[in-house]
Amino acid sequence: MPSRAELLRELRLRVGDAAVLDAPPAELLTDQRGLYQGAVAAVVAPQSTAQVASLLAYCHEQRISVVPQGGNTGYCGGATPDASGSQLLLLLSGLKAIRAVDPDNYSLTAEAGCILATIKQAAAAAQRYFPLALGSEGSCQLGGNLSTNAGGLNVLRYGMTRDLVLGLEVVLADGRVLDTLRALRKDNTGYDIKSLFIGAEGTLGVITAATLKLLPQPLASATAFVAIPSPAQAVALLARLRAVSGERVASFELIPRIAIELTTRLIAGVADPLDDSSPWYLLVELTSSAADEQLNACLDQALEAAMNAGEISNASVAQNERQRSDFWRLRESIPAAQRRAGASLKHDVSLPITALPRFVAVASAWVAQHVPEGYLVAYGHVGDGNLHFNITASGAGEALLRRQAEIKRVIHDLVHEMHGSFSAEHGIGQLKLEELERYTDPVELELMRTLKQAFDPRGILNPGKVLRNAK
Ligand code: FAD
Ligand code: 2HG
Ligand code: ZN
Repeated sequence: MPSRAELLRELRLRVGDAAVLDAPPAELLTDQRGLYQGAVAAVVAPQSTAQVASLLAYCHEQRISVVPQGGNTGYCGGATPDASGSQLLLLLSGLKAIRAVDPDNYSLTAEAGCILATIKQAAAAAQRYFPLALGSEGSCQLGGNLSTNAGGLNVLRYGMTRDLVLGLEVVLADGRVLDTLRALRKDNTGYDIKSLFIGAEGTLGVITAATLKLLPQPLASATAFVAIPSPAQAVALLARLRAVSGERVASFELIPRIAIELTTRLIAGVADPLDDSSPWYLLVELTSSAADEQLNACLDQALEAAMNAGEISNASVAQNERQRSDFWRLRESIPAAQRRAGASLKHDVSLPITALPRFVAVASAWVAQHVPEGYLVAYGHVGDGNLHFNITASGAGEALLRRQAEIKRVIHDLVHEMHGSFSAEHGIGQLKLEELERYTDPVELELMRTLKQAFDPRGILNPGKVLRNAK
């Protein structure tokens, strides 16, 4: 390891004085949930792929660990350096060009530091649609989305981030640049290497740009806020909606009563969409890229049939864009409301949708009986079988947080027994290392370690994230 003065001199030589931050703002050294606090040897904000390559070549030679950071909105501490003060924090925010938009090829190439909302706007300016939709889209970056394989609010229709990628540009641990920025939908030329970097959380390479798939813009939509007695009816309603509208079901979100209470109390401008109370709700959206499609009629038909079958107790169909955005505002405010309500334990789980009602019943009963320190706020992307099975502290929080390991173990063991995942969309970071070791097939884990060794033999790329540091 070079002295700090030597390190700073070398970094400045490679990226220029302005791109080396002497005194990093505190928020870069902690994660958005405030779970981890890191320290750094230096912070760099390169402006180009060539600069990233030059930095990594140097770090590789000097065996300096590098922690990539995008918008720092991740849930698992993946972008937070360790406490040693020896790591380099690599900010990607300077790589923010939209390099190309090809509307006729339905593709767009953007650099890793582009904010997700900016990419969506660039696609819309070309009358195209980039579907990835997250509550954090105003601050998360493309490189972070790719590195976490983010999910979000319309995976049901468009898939995870991985499904939206045609090519990547990646700087490898030793500074070589891998260029697979091919705007091709068909390209069976050997192993799909680019796919390995998606969801790798910066442990296999630093993503500097991506070529993304674009889609036709949705021109018609129908949105409803629906009251249901229990999650079992969510499964039934999804089947009904798919029967009448096929792939047009874009979003299918489960919301518990407590989330209505928290958002209406703690977030300005959120109102309860229905006039009577129900234990559970769904926010359902159909979309179509054919402007004249009668989606409201489709939605009404499914809701009426569900009402007649006793599956739903009430529903409000948005009559205009204002009402639609009010429904979405409520849903997207749940994480912020939960944060304002106090400390919480988060479990980002997924199961086959048919198993979700049983999971919710068993796990909720366990929480009610065994966790008097908190209350359940379970919501999420039920159409994908993904629930944020979160528990918020009733009091100051310490008592609940002290029981974190024990509670997590019970919930994740149950998910595992039911053939589900303990991390549906938020990744592993430094938060879920133990879970990965406990629940992952040993052969799969061994292959992960083999890949890490092959891509990063000196272990400089985001060490201690996803996989524990090799002894
Ligand atoms: P960061 O947090 O900066 O980094 C995440 C990981 O990627 C880290 O390991 C980091 O080292 C690595 N990384 C970042 N950039 C690069 C790069 N260029 N190359 C290599 N590695 C890199 N997530 C969902 O999946 N679905 C949701 O619905 C959702 N909703 C959210 C709502 C809110 C209000 C918030 C705060 C977060 C939400 N998230 C959601 C989580 C988060 O926004 C996503 O995980 C997002 O993809 C992270 O992007 P980022 O740029 O903030 O990445
Ligand atoms: C969401 O779906 C995000 O809103 C955040 O994935 C989930 O805060 C959470 O637990
Ligand atoms: Zn989510």
